[in-house]
Amino acid sequence: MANIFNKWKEGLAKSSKAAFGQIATILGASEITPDIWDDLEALLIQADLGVETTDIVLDALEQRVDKEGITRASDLRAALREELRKQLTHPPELDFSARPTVILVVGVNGSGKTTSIAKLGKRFRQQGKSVLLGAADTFRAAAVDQLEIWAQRLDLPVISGQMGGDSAAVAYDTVQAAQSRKTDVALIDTAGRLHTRYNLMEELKKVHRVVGKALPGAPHHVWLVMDATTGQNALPQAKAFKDAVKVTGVILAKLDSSAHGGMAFAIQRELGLPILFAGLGEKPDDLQPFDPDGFVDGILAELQGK
Ligand SMILES: Nc1nc2c(ncn2[C@@H]2O[C@H](COP(=O)(O)OP(=O)(O)OP(=O)(O)O)[C@@H](O)[C@H]2O)c(=O)[nH]1
Ligand SMILES: [Mg+2]
Repeated sequence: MANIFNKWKEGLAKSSKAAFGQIATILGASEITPDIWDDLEALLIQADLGVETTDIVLDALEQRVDKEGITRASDLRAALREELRKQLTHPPELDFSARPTVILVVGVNGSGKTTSIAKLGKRFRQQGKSVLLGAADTFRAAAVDQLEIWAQRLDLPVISGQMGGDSAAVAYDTVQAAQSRKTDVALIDTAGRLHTRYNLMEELKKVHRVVGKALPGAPHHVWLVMDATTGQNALPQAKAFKDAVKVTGVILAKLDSSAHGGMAFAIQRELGLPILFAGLGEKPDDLQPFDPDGFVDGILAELQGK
């Protein structure tokens, strides 16, 4: 466990040093002054918590200051940790009862889909599941190669299509192959697309439909990969994907590159989607199931150090 908590701490070092680090400085003051509330508000918003979550957390803190008679700024730290933690939920247990369980992975360009699929493939296989990858990103040159290289490195089978070919057909073939090979989990990669591009979003809907034709009930999960460095702009993007293909959960990639880890709060509150996994680095083992305690301790690491 210690090792996993360290991963969160290391992965969130940028966030904890940026906005959350400044919070540590503010809460190092001796007295709670009205300025503290303004500063806290600005910093939480800057950390990408979103206005709603920021208001909820600050209201709860102010109430606690009244009720519990907290007068020292330093005593606010523990209360802040608790209130932030309350805003996050553990990811639900993933349902793998269907065989194959088909997982469609979607998102905007460069968010981390292909890398996350490789990491998930490794994780699921380590759990004793058989895995098949589907390289249904036929749009970008080298996309199929990228997944094939990962597959080779991790020794995972992959179904690929032709560059420029029909992405839905590759998705269909992947599901069929997973059925005939009695594979436990099929992970289907899709091309990155901007949520505002009508044709590309229609194509994604088609991939979703075709997967359902190959196997009724599939895809069983649709995971949206979000880039944690994108900030609040990622929210309208995510809403568009959610509307188009019934997203069931989020993979928050590149948390390690982001100074705005607060995105996790906004995603849960404003999208109502669970965060299933978080990307804490580029190596295969750097994708971790989302852990609210590890996350909150990670972003507040500077606070605890003081
Ligand atoms: N530091 C860090 N880098 C990541 C993480 N996840 C992905 N990346 C990097 O982000 C870049 C883009 O990742 P891809 O997996 O190719 O993203 P994609 O969504 O498949 O991209 P497109 O297929 O072009 O839409 C690569 O350089 C990855 O190594 C992460 O959790 N942390
Ligand atoms: Mg990709």
